[in-house]
Amino acid sequence: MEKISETDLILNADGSIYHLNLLPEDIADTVITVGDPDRVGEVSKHFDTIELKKGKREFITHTGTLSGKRITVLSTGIGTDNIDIVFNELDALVNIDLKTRMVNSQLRSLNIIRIGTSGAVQADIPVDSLLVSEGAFGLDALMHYYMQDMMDEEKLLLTAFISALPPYGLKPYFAPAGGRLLAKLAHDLPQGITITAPGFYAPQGRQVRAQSLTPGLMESIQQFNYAGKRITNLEMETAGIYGLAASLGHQAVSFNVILANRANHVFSKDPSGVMEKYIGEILQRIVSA
Ligand code: R1P
Repeated sequence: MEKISETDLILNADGSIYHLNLLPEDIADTVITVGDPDRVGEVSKHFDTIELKKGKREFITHTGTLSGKRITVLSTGIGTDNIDIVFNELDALVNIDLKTRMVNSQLRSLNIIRIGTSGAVQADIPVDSLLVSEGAFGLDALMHYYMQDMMDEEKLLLTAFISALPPYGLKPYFAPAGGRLLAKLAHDLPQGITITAPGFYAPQGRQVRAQSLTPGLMESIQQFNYAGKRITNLEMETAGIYGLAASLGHQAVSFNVILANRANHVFSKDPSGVMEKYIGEILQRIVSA
């Protein structure tokens, strides 16, 4: 195997990884990702101990323990461009010897749990509810740059979605949740297929002032149905998280706190209170798994 070059994997002067600013010993095998850097403290305030707080740009990390389990919580900021950075650097921290720049012979698999906000697209999914992504269609481009292994049934699902979309030139990909982690943490929760969008406004069917070139995108998402599977919600990271986690051999599950219902045009009256409640519940699931 070849040594990874200094420009392919950039380290800071103290040996930490370039954007995350972390050393291998700084992260636990269980990693919670959140979009909002302020949400990192909202998670770690539940910990019994906090051993580390580090950050750079939008990537804030706290590591500590809860009920004896070591957990890292890390903010990704918004979007799958940041997921590319976070997942490659998390993987390098556990699977590359940063001194020799060689891939370790024994690979480690992380359990990665997204706690994010999201908008439901179906009228029957209540605002302030919790929904787990069983898989995600990416309307962003991240996984067009990486090799993905797909099961036959996933290929069929993706083909059905592509043919259901109006001809706007979009090139979706599909990635499933980490099955073992989903079964452990969330088998009893409502599940659905998530759309990961490359933006918040027109890419999620919103019309404010800039003229959208994709009218009808929302309707085709809402009406999609393949073998009883429907699209439940929109957000901006899950497909990239699932795709890269699978490519790198990690398990990932995305929890969506539903703050908006796009079908009913309803938004949560208490977004921070609802997030607070689900952070507590998800942490309990993680420590009792
Ligand atoms: C958009 O407001 C952001 O909120 C959602 C989307 O995925 C996007 O990142 O998640 P977070 O609340 O985790 O950031």
